[in-house]
Amino acid sequence: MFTLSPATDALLVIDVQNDFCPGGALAVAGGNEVVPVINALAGHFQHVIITQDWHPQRHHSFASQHPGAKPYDLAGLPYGPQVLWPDHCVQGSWGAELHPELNLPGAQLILRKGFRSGVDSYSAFQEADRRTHTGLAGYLRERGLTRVVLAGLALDFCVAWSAQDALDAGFGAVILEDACRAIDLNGSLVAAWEALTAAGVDRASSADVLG
Ligand code: VGL
Ligand code: ZN
Repeated sequence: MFTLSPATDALLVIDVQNDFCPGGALAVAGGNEVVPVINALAGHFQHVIITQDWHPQRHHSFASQHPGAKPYDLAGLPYGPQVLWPDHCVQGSWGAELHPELNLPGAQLILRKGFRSGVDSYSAFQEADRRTHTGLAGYLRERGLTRVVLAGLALDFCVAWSAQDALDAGFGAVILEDACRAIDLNGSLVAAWEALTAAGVDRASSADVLG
């Protein structure tokens, strides 16, 4: 259970894009089901921020760029281990567009991430090299926003990493579990919750906001 603080909470809507929904290149089971939940949630927030996974063609997180590799293999990239994905969320493509029924006219920022061809960025705060910042922490701080309430795709990758990095950057973080869906690759969902709970990320439900 958590109580919304409308002046200082931001709804952080992670990667609700065609490629992460059924019919997309990296479809998350039930990914589209978060759309009506997030649309309803947004009406309760004064501050809404959207992220978009936004890769150039031939991004190094794509299995297609690693001879002999298949999607979901693990590769060693200069900054560490990287899951290799099907080509997805290519800049300007249909798959990279936000889901057409996502209706967030009051959203104030659309933050794009993963746009450097050699570095992935699951997190909305920090790229996978764990050094390059996206600018989101500075944006939140300058606006006096102190906590992010997370929803979207995928719970065990981009939502989890964003929540973890929010804490590391000094913000509060709450995940609205039923407003997310997971990829669940080799136990990644259970592992993500273990890490998130240990780190102090709060777990709540959309009903805590919607009443
Ligand atoms: C994501 C895998 C690759 C996500 C993005 O949004 O969770 N997952 N790129
Ligand atoms: Zn990606």
